[in-house]
Amino acid sequence: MTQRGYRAPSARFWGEMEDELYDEFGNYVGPGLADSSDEEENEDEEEEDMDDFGEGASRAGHEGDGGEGELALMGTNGGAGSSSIVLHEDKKYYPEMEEVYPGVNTVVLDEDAQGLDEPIIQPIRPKKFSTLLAEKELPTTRYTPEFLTTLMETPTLLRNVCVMGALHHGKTLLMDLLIQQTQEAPWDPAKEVRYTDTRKDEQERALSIKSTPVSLVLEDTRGKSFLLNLLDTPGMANFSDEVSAALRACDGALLVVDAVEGVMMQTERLIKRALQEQLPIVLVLNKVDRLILELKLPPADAYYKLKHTIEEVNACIERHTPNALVKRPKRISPELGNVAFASAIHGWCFSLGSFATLYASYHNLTSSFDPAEFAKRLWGNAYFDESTRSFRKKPPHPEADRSFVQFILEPLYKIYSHTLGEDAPELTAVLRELGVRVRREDLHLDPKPLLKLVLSKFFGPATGLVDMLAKHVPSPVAAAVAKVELLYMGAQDSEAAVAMKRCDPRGPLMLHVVKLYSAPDGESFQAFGRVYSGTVSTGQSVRVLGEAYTLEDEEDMAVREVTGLSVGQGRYRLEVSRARPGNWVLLEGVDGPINKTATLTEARGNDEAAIFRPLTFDVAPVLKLAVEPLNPAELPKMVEALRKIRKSYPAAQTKVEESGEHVVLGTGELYLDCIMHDLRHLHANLEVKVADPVVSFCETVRETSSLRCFAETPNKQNQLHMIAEPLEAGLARDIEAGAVSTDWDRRAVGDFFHAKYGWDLLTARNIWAFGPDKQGPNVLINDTMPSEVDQRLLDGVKDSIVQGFQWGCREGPLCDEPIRNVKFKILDATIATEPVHRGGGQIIPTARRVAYSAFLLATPQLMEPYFKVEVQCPADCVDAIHLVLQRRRGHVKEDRPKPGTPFYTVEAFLPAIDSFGFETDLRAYTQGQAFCTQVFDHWKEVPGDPLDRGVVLHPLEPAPINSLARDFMVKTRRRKGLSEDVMISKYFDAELLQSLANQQAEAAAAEMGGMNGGGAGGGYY
Ligand SMILES: Nc1nc2c(ncn2[C@@H]2O[C@H](COP(=O)(O)OP(=O)(O)OP(=O)(O)O)[C@@H](O)[C@H]2O)c(=O)[nH]1
Ligand SMILES: [Mg+2]
Repeated sequence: MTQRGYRAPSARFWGEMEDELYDEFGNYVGPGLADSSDEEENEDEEEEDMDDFGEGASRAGHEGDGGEGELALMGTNGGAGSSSIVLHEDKKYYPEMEEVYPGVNTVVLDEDAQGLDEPIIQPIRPKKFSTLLAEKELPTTRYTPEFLTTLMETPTLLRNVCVMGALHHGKTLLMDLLIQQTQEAPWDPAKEVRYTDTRKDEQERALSIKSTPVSLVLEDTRGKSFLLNLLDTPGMANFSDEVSAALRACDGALLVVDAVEGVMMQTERLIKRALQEQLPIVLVLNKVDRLILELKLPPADAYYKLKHTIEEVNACIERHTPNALVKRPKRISPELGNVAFASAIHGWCFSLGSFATLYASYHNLTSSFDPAEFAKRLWGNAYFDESTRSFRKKPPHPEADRSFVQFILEPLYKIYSHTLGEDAPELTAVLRELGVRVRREDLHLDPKPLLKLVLSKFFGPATGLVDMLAKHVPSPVAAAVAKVELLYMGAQDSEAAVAMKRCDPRGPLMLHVVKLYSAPDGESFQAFGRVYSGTVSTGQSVRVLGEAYTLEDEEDMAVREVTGLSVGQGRYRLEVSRARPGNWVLLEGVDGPINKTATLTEARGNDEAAIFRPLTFDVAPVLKLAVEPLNPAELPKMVEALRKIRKSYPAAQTKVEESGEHVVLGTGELYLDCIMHDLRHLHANLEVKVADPVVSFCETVRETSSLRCFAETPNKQNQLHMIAEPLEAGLARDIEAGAVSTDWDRRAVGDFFHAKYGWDLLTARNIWAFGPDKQGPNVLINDTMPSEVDQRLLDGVKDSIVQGFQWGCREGPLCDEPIRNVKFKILDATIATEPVHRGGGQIIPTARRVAYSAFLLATPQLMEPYFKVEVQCPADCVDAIHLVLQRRRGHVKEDRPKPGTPFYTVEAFLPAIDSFGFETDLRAYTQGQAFCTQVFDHWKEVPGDPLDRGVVLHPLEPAPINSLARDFMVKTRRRKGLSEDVMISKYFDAELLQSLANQQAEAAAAEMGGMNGGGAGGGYY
């Protein structure tokens, strides 16, 4: 039908255009021949059809009937076109479809592309993976949104807090307790709402996966309102990356600890992390009800258990305070006001201060009673002497209870026992005495909701928690200087830095995006960030500076318009038109160029702005999963979804191996499971094939290179000599943790290495680079003698050598895995004097080759990641745990009873590659009584020699322990599509091969002569 506008030209036209009807090959290219009678018939039919398309379309169709229409088509050069010369290729033989049928699209479908049962146009299926924005009606809060936005403009009344804690210690329910207080409608006491677990899979698994921001207006004990920006983070060790991102945006950390389980491995890691970010920590001892109902501890013992847990936290803080330079963190203790007690499940939370106020109002005490003074005497060795009606440090009589037990725990125990143990009429009397009003029908509720109802009414809103945050977490204004000094990479005296330190809303816009939240449809992302200076508003254009942006290299920069601004409220967003310094906002429209974190600044001006430090994580993504779409045609869709996965999971990485295999790297099994869920359902609706999970490896050396290696550039004008040797223990970790940086002054770097690792100062000052990246765990040193090598020439090619070294470190020679823990020393160099002979093209590959040969002659080894495992179990399961660990090459570091509980804690190390299915195994062996946490801890050499060709590997059989290195290496190479074995000669110059052969011959001769000897590289040649 689209050709309908075209018909045989008139006879007049034939004469003029005859020559033009055939192309240079003699093919007819003229207009279609419409002279058959069939066509005429068809035309009639079509005309009928056309009527349906309306007047415009039929007119276009009829145009072809008249001569004018064709003339207009053929003469493309306009009205006078008939006499002008028109080139063959410029002629327009057919009308454009748009001219004939304006607004109509032609869809050409391959016959087999779609099944018969599939509709051509798919119905829109809304994705239901999120409860976010799914609420039909937004809840009414006890304050107006305007009040909240007013508080947003008053940074001194703001507190940005990260709620963190080990798995299932009750963070989300604690958030529920606070959120519930801000909403008008009462919540069903029998239900665990988990308001901040917004994803469906979080609800189903009863576990938080993503952090969720909530902004609440809450009152302290004196009735003063604060705007608390709280981030509920996941406690699962796999998702520690979420906590790292969250801590970036906060000024304090609210640590939630289970009163029974106490400090766990993950709690300690979180404390360490918060201290690294220099944040004050406040503590909530949650699940206090478990001491009463589960462990049934007498009140005096419950006090000791609580005290012990607080001391555990203090010991952790003490242990992980970074160094003497940082202000000593404050101890935490209830009488200082930075500890609160709670049972989130039963809806209560108090601090000593708020309890004292409650006590005063309950007993109608007069103004002469000072709750603050009373609160100070409610902890520690304080006893109330009835006879003198005063507090003493010593017990007035041997049975006397501490004030905490007497005034707090005993009444609490009584409320629990009355609520659970009494019938409705007696309970009503008790409740009346307590001043708690409960509806008659509620008295017959199940114990859990009844307890929640009674206790939440008795304790009232969690004002103690607000007091604690208001007093011990600085406001964004107070925290600004420390935060900017720690995070901002630009000059501290620049205009932007000064404005940020003052939280100046009129300064240049500086906003740190720390995380991206996927929209419920999985298509776009909202960027979550904190405003440091300036004001961001909807519709504003901003420059998005990526993690690779520097003032010298501006490539990672884009300009975007902020299309929407909102404040997170758990399940809904509160739209705002602008945000000032100190606030958290969710921005729409800017996520496109952002990969993980970003810095947003003015679109124009503020050209000197630098970026905020990219995130670092205390977990490494060492588990690998190769993914492939079931339908190969869906590869682009999968690649796009993988890009979104990288955005949504802070520590996740994806890469394409040489074999074309797409690999996702994550921190643990659950992490990868969540990624796969999102990949399959949220970000793309496709089926994905997954290979068996594997782990990343590293390559390292055990000895110093047996020969001084050298390599010549292809043009034979330059030569580099290098050796490799292992780094001192602990140095790689120090570099990765940022304890030393090549950005420092040379002297400072030298002093660090000299003081801590005993390097001689000259060598230490000649450190050129770390690799594979800026804080990578390998070192390149210029160890040439100034008397032998022209340092000026060498400096001229420094960048190229560093690039070659870093490239080499990124993909080691054994199986393309990163090199770790190796010191490369340049011993000698001959550099061409002519610049054209020493370009990057010559030097870079040569530097890499010489690094590889030095590496291969230094007894190369494979390294594998090890997990630290913490298992909590009853004492009789400990033996079973030893057994499970042993079968997986794991070993127990320590097992010890948990004070105040019937549990044992087992700490162990387990190779990550043998950790798949460990948890299931553990459950099976302990009848589900053991609970474990696994988290990446360190790299360790794999037993065996990876280059030992004598090892015979039997397919489908586990390799013996001493052949593991070879087994892992060969399998990794196969998977990556590399040749089966390392081609050593590829990295060696002929001359070097010769010296190696000589060395081997000498070693053999020495051996024959009864002497001990043998070069380290002998076996590989
Ligand atoms: N007995 C008791 N159980 C609690 C309390 N608070 C939470 N729980 C239970 O602990 C489990 C975990 O609660 P969540 O609030 O999801 O804990 P979480 O810390 O948010 O968990 P993750 O985010 O997955 O780390 C749930 O089964 C709750 O019922 C409490 O105060 N007392
Ligand atoms: Mg949670």
